[in-house]
Amino acid sequence: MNPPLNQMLQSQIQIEDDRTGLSIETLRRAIADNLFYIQGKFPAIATKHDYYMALAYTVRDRLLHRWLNTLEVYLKQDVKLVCYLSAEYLVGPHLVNNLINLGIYEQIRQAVEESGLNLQQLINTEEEPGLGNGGLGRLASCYMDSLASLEIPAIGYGIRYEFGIFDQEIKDGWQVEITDKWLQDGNPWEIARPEAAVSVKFGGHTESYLDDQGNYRVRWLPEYIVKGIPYDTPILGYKVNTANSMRLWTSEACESFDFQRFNVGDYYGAVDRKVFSENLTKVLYPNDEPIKGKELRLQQQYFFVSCSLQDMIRIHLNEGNTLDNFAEKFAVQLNDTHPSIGVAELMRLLIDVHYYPWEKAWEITEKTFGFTNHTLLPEALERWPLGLFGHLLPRHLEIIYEINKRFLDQVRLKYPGNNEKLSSLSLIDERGDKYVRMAHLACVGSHKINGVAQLHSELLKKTLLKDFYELLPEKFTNVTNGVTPRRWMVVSNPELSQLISSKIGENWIKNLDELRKLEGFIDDGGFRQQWREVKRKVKQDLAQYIHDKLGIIVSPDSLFDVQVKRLHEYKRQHLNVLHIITLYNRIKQNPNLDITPRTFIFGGKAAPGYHQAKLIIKLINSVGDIVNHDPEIGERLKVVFLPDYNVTLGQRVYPAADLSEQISTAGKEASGTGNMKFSLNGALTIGTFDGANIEIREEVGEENFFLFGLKTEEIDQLRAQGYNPQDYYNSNPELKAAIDLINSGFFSHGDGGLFQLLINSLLYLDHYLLFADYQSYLDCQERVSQAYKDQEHWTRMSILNTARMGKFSSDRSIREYCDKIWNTSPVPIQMKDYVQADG
Ligand code: GL7
Repeated sequence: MNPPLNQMLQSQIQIEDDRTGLSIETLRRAIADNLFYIQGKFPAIATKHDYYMALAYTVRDRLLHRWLNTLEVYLKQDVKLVCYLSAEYLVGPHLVNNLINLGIYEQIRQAVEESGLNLQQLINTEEEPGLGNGGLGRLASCYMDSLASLEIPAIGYGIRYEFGIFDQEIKDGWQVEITDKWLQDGNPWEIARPEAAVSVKFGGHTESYLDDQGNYRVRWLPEYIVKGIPYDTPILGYKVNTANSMRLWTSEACESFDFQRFNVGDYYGAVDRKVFSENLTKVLYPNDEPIKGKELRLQQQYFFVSCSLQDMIRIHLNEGNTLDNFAEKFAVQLNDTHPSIGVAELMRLLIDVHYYPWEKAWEITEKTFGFTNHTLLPEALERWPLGLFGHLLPRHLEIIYEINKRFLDQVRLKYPGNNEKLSSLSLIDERGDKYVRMAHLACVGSHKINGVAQLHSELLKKTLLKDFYELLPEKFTNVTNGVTPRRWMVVSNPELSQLISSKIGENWIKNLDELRKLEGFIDDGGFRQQWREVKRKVKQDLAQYIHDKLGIIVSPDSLFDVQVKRLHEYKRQHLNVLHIITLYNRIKQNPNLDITPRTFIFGGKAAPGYHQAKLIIKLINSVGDIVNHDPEIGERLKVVFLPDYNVTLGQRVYPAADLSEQISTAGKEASGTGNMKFSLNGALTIGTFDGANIEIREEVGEENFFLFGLKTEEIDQLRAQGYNPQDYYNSNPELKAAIDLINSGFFSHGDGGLFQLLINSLLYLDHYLLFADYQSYLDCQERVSQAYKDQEHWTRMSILNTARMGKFSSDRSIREYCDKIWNTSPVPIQMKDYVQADG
């Protein structure tokens, strides 16, 4: 037996100042030490990046102490672990977040300054890990922060993509994709654990045999095997000792050379095999791309899920358990269908490897998994062509057939003779070409299924998963998304955080409901003044950034009207553009028009293969080019497209917004989480009755929210009547003028064809009902403009938005997951020789 960690550390290593100490002098020395001994540099030749690394290692040392203590407690107490399975984590920069959560920002700032450096510059040097597409991946990272902050034992399992989401450049108004080489300069936050590597099989065939006791068994003889190496990153909670792990898997060839091939002289064949294996975790797939035929994507999914489940089983057995109580010790959450192959994989491991009978294995599996759905868009539902699936995972296909057979027996009992139901519920889609339906596998194999906002969870039950709901209503629940106030307020908006803390203390950071106390200051004119000054200051910073990056001058006194999110037709950035063009037309017709000056700020990436989305980016930039340079418009309208929108840029943008654009077609945005970040930072929302907008409005009060547009039932009715966008175009002169102006080539150097695909899709289909919502949106924007003129009243509304955002802390979401789905509770970490974070 190894001695306990603390004892070992105390007797063998001196946990001395330079690794754990928090005094400014110690920190300064530690940075110099790391620069010398880790980077191998001395000040005269050190780059900014060297200093960043030295600082990052200094911070990591202080994390490690907590991290290893946490792991030891988990091990000793054999705690129940939440295992979050997610193909994406949009982590964002670690350094500043860790400084905040450790509570040492100020000490480090001084230590860095005493070393003759600037902390903000070093923070800006960090390349953010962009291992996700958007909301879904960012949610996973917010949840990791909350799990640690609430002291819930957890591991976040995922994929260590060598190339994350592409970097976006804008050339001549068009998006250009650049490879994201985030690991190029090294990653100080992760530790490789090659000793915990596992093997993953692919392809080949299965065969049955009888074991010594005469039991029927199946073995899988794969075509090839890939090795998974885990890389661990500590995720520290806010001012607690808990540091959980994010464990990301990288694929490697089993041997660096395939010796058999090598021996017969096929050197290049052997190298091919190695390259093939390592390709598996090379690149993150952008979403909104047709998935069909992307075999590598299924390989990625199976790879990380198999690695993770094998890892859990190893941990569990190492603690002296049998797998009988696996579900009591592991709550495994499927973040969308991407990891849903886990249902079949756990069955395989239990049956083929650990020899459990089917019924027992199924009981364990169903109790272990929970499934979160994140979208109602039918095109985003994962289905794998049967042939491809069976070729890659022959044993899993057999298991899925068996799960399906037993499941459909249940369906037959409930609906005798109803073939319709059988076909709609089946795990296999047999209506044309055959597919494996991953959402159905996830539903059948999980004990709970949840949507991510109230409306979304209701619509799931009425539409996408209607038949499942009728059959298994007790499985369904809702957990409305949330965001972490640490990153989205304390890290990104220090000025506002300090103002708030000066009034109500710091407890709101851990208990966001306490923001309600701000309501007590609403009548304090001095406080409202300070509130405005903070907003002005962060707007000024963003204006500076815009000027530095794009050379566009924008006024911090204008209304900052912001839409940042992935580009998608359902998110309707082009509806926003129609508003801009309409204002432009109004000023051109009436040059003295007195309007509220606005700066329209956009940001977001389009999937590389999504042509319409890329065309919307081009349209925004083209309209900006004309509007920004028209002397008659002057300061009244500015349009800015911020390239390469990511977490880092989000941290700049949310605090500076006055108005948050949440204008998706009702029923299409499952929840949204940007909407929460804006409101938390005191922006007002103009939004549709969609996703979490509805709950935000409920919380902040309808008088503090700008609602417009058709509701889901109205949309259903309109479609049922036969929606004709032409009717709106022909009867609304301002809408017609805006569309005609685009079509005339006015924004495209006379090239009337440039935006034709986009415009035609509106004129003849308008699948997302921009035309139907146009007038309502314009009227609502007019109310916004009027409201903004009364700055005192606007400030009150802004304060109330922040004050009433308590519900949207990811801490609340995680507590709900713990109660409704995971059945887990906190395990505080005591550290005998813990040096208080507060110094
Ligand atoms: C999403 C939803 O579109 C978004 O509304 C939601 O907030 C997010 C997190 O639940 O999940 N689903 C999805 O596939 N992506 C999302 O952002 C990429």
